[in-house]
Amino acid sequence: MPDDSRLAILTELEKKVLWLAAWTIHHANHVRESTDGLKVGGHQASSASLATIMTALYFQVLRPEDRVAVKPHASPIYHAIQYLLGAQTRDKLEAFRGYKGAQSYPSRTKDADGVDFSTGSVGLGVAQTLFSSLVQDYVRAHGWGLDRPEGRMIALVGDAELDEGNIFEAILEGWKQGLRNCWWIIDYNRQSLDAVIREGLWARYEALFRDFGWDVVILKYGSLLETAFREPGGEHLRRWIDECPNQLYSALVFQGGAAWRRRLNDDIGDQGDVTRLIEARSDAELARLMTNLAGHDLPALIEAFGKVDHDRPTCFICYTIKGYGLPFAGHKDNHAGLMTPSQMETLRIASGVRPGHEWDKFEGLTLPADRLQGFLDHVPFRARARSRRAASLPVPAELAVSIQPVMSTQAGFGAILNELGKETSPLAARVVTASPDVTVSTNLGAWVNRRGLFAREALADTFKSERIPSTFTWEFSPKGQHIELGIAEMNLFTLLSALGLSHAINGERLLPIGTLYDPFIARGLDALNYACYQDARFILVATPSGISLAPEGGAHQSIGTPLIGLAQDGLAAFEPAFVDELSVILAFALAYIQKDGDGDASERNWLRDETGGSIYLRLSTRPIDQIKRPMSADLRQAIIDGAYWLRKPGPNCQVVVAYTGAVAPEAIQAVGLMAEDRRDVGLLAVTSADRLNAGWTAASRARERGLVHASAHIERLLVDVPSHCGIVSVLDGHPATLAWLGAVRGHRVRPLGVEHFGQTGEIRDLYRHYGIDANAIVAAAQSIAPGRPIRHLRAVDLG
Ligand SMILES: Cc1ncc(C[n+]2csc(CCOP(=O)(O)OP(=O)(O)O)c2C)c(N)n1
Ligand SMILES: [Mg+2]
Repeated sequence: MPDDSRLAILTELEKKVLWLAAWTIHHANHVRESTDGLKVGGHQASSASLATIMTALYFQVLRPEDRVAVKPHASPIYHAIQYLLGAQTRDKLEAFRGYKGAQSYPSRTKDADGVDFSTGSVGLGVAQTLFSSLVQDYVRAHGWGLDRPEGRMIALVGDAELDEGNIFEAILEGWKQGLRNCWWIIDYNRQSLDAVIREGLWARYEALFRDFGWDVVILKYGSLLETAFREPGGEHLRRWIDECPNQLYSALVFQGGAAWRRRLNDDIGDQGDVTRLIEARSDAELARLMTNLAGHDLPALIEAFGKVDHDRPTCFICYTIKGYGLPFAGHKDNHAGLMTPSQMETLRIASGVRPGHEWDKFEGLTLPADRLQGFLDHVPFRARARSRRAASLPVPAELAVSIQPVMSTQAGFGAILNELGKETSPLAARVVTASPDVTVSTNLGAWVNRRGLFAREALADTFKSERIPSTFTWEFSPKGQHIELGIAEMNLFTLLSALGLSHAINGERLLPIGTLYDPFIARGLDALNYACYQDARFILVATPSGISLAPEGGAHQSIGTPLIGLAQDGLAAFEPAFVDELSVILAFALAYIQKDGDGDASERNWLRDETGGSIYLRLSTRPIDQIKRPMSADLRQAIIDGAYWLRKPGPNCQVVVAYTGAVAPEAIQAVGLMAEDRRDVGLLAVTSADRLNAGWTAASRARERGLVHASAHIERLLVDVPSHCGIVSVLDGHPATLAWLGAVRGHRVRPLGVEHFGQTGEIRDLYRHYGIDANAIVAAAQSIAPGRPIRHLRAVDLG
């Protein structure tokens, strides 16, 4: 426990934190001029709920190696604390929720004050702390970063956040993986956004957490109430509060002292001792007593946090009041409530802040400024390395693989990882794979056979020890390099996010590769989006994809994922057709995920390749004829930039076929079928619609800014294609993925692809059914580039 003088300082700081957070929001709404008429907003009530807990943590409990995910709406409290610690500027606070100001929700990438995990989509930051603990264990088990102390991964959790299913998926996975060093501190204010929440949730949470091996600490009453409970009649009072419904309690908090007195007297006021207990207090004292929950009691919190002397995962259920210390405390509608100027004025006076001194750090506090500053200068958490750095590992230009004459990109991926698995290079040592129960079916088996599964405790493969023949060795050890997850895809993305931030969090670089079925990206999409938002670095390999998975089932077909690849910020998407392309792309990916240069685009492709990002590879299980060819530097570069001519169009070209991925054989065949009737047909292999598109829009913007010579890769590829020429684009995915190609130089486009799904069948049947076979390509070419009838065109059967 801190001594009395420390406690006195912490109490002053708590008051200051609450004031600064309230003022920050008020300033954004009432002082700063808003020009577009939109309400700036902010969450005063939700912030206030955590003011005491965060004061206790940041100024006393946290150690430099700890990492915290802060509940999104507590952002103003976080920024206020960082401001007091000298890590946040007044300018940014004044611009809260404004352009380049302190962010509405704590953001690793957009805030400048050392946010550990971005939050905002509730539930995701919470789960991320759990996976970060696992990643810390992974890193240390491999012998890295042992010169640094272990940190605790801490989440400040809104009670309604626990409605999010991803939290429960994470708890289950954490239990399986032997979770340690993880604290979840639940802000149990019994309010969500809309209203007051269900009764008795704490008991459900308690049982649930205990079932999964967590310690649970319930922090309900503060020291004032605990003292009162020991007075004569106190037990009565305790029973009354214990039985008080959430709604009534909240309503009384809002109404204040006189209402408390009335209600208590009505309910238990005729019982001697307890009447005296109530009557001995003024209205203000009674209100203070009745709202003295442990989540607003600094000594109680500090003691509870300080008591933890083990590494078991621990859940603290802290009773709090939403809006504590503010006029709308407890009101069920207070979520987005803003204090009125006159309410703010009252708070200003109560906080002893003079007009014009609202931002002064120690204004209105009673202790001398140098003592307070001296305290802040020595807060342990301040000493931390905010974001660590880790060196990049060298990557060759291509990865070794022996290419079979007929092969799928998924098989190619497995073969490349198999080769990598044989290596003793530092690169191979830092690769960590993960899959949600589809390790074998996404072709990671050979890699896992070589590198083993990760667990802190070794676990032998009984099938192996019993000498039962099996293709896959399933041996767990602390040196293993594959993390096997349960099926929940959300967990895969959250784990990839945690693995992909290891360089910043643990100072140890990992090269994460996650595999899953392409359609199930949608299941974890929000977690994927957040992983990208916080600049985690990983490679996502999705197979099977599209309708090319054919008999695997109509329900598993994915149509929209190429558009996700195109649209998702921070994620460069590739869809190669051939394994030699894949080898080049994977090598690029392993380097790309390690880049952290500035944001300038390269003038060659107008992409921000030096900034880096994550990678999505959409692969297929469809075996196709591979092309035997030497890999030149130019071809390698074009594959990375997003497209190359598999057959260059001649000067009299009437039609170009642009294809992506597994439909390459159909595109090649169609070009052959057309050869006699259309001259100089071109065949464009698009390896990344995403990067082609990004380069084109970036180069267009650059030209509009006056860089007249800016030109993108796709613009250069299409420069000699006559303007009357039509483009037929085709992929096993949504046709819009390539439809934009026509806008680059004004060519007409007939985009083919898949818009409906669900039909089972063989690839031949399905490609015909959905109109992406060679015949459909030829028919589209005929319609878009009229000329004499194309002789090989058979009637297109869309049956
Ligand atoms: C995934 C997601 N859905 C919905 C929201 C909108 N939302 C923001 S806060 C909130 C409720 C918050 O309640 P709680 O977690 O208890 O925090 P409190 O406001 O009580 O502090 C909701 C629904 C969101 N941010 N993220
Ligand atoms: Mg709540």
